[in-house]
Amino acid sequence: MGRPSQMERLQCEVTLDPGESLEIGVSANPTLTQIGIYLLDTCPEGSWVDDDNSGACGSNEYIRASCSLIGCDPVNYSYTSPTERNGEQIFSPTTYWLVVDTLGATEGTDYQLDWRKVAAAGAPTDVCTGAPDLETASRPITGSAFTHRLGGSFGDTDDYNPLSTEGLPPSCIGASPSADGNEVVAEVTLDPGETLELRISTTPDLGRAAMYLLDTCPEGSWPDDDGSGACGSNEYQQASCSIIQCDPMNFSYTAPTERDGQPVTTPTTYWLVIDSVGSADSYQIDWRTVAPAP
Ligand SMILES: [Ca+2]
Ligand SMILES: [Ca+2]
Ligand SMILES: [Ca+2]
Ligand SMILES: [Ca+2]
Repeated sequence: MGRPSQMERLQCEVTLDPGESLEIGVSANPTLTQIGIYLLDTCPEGSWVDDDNSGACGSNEYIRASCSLIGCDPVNYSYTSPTERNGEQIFSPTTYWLVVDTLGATEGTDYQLDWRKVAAAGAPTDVCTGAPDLETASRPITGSAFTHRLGGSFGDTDDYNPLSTEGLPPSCIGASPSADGNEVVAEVTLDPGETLELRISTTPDLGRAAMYLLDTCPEGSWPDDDGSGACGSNEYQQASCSIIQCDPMNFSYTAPTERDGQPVTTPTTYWLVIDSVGSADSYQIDWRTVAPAP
């Protein structure tokens, strides 16, 4: 079997988070057309995803439909974006170009492509329900004041916004900025007096991060520890930006040791909302927890 002809070919761009999978099924009509599927990782150069560094595209990288005299079967393809490349950990989404190629397509051949993305196990979720633990979602790092790192895209939906006129939880501030971009959520449990410290940066440089915690799920209220009835700068923060870039933003929250005049004696679960203002593609968070002062 020779190379698939380039007579008829479809190319689509797709971006995957580290560990996220793309699963697709393609069939052709008429079914005597043989389909071949592969991913490119550069464009226009057209190199392919050689994650095993074999120098060739093996069966994990290039799939062709199997055919009999009467027709070809639909072809299924699955690709998981790596979390590590050449010994370096990857925390950013990667863009690929999916090529649906054919051998023997003629004018009038059409195709049907079904696809889905499958998030990496433990990846942050679009809403708080089912959100993974922050530690499960992250990977340990060394050589930094922080102990863990987490990175990926801001999700597919805008479900939370502190700006009350937007009508989404936590609805806790009357004036902008509006965290009107998409966001993802991870759960974090803190002992009384324990502090979560983190630093978030975004891609592209003009993407603006916004950060806050929820203390109920799915209701989406926020921890109003000072009882002000609004989320102040200690409870809701946005990165500061110039016209050329947004700075990485530090965020810190200490779980209270006292609530409504009573000592807090058990850990409290929060949902960390990794939100964005306007459009931002992806984020990276470095974080650690600091035990209560003795
Ligand atoms: Ca290979
Ligand atoms: Ca979301
Ligand atoms: Ca949002
Ligand atoms: Ca407040």
